[in-house]
Amino acid sequence: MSRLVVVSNRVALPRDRSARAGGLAVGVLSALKRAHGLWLGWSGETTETPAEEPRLIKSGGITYATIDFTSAEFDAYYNGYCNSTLWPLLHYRLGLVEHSRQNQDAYMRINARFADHLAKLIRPDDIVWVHDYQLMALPGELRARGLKNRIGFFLHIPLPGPEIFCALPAHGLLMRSLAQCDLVGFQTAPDLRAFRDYAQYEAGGQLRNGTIEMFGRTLHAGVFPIGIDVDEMQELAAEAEHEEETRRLVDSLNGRHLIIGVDRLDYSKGILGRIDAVGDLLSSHPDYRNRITFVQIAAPSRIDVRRYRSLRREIEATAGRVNGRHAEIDWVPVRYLNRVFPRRQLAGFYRVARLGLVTPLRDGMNMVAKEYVAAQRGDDPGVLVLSRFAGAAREMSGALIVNPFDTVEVAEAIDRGLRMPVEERRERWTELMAVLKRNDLAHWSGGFLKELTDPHRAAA
Ligand code: ADQ
Repeated sequence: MSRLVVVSNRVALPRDRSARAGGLAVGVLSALKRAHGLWLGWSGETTETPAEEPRLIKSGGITYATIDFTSAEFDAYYNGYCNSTLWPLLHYRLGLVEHSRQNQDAYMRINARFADHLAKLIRPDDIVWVHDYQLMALPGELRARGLKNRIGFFLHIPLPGPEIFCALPAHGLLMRSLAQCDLVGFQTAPDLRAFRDYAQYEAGGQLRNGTIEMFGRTLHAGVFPIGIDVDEMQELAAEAEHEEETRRLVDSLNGRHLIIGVDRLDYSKGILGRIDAVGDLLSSHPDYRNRITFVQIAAPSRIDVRRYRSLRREIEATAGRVNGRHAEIDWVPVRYLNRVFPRRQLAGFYRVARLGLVTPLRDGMNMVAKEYVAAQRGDDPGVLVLSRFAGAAREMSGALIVNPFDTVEVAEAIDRGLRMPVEERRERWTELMAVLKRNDLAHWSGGFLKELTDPHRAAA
């Protein structure tokens, strides 16, 4: 069996695999274990004198290879190009894009450095799986170093159509690089369509027999919606339900309905509109006063990026405004917690929440929507209110699907969810669980790797 080599911006090292490690880490780890693989990525450390060679750690059959950045590199590549240019652009937020040639150059340099390191570690029959928007230039850099290996790339976040993507000065460079892959994977059909549109209408390429021809290459592209480890989440939630933190939360509710939102603190997640929707609900349905509690948990994220700092202040102000308007002497409608919780505690919180509110303005997939559903009790499940702009909405039609830009519509969906009879909740939950189990995490990584290693699908 060929060795699997995973490359991602961050590596989840065994020693600091926090209680938070989920999604990607869990998904690729099981595949890496099976294939005695190698995982290359940034260590999470900055130093003024990065080592010449990656640091190698072997554990549980996997080799971890980590590299460091200087703080200036981290700032230009990660805070700058990745998170102030690519992230807003790929989430359809042209107005938030900040661009500089300096940051673009830093991105290309860091991608080239990843390629230098990988070229030294790679064996001829290794399969390479590159992850996400931080490393879009890597496949091209690897081919430029003569690598003939199978290369797959998976984009965890959305890809907008060429009308938006071409606002990026380096759009051609990045797409030329992706064209060097054998397989490019996306979360949803619209992302794949955007890629095909780019090939056809921007690169002058062609779609033929399920392949994409562009920039002189023929490659495959497909949709591989990422899932969760459903059994793990169900077990965690069932156990955590009876543990202290969950009991404290339930006791504090005093019989009120719990509505929960859990996100990284990010403008793509629609947290501001969500808090406003709760305010709208209390204005339009005053009978909910003192009968609901909305807990919004937002993990600090990208705190060195200006836009993220200002969003944090805006969320505080919005929660304060809604509470100031609707709170009573013995009740506040919105509890806002700006911190990370262990996965186990989150699972318990999901379990006791009568409604999960997942309203991103744009999201590649959104794991929280899936975690919330998996954490429910089958006999008395809660209701998921889900944005149509989350990739998850494509699979999770059993949720109440909303337009997050319309806070009145979101408020009405909350009302409907809270009033929903248990029979309908069970029916929707059963339908949702069938999808989650079918498209779980193992199905995602297995499906991608199966297609990447398919002997009939070598790119040319
Ligand atoms: P993210 O944008 O990080 O991921 P998401 O899919 O929601 O978004 O995953 C967040 C993860 O972090 C979840 O597992 C959640 O439980 C956890 N989390 C969030 N807040 C937390 C908190 N306060 N404490 C502890 N844990 C917390 C990107 C894309 C998504 C895509 C994933 C995977 O933006 O669209 O679903 O990658 O491909």
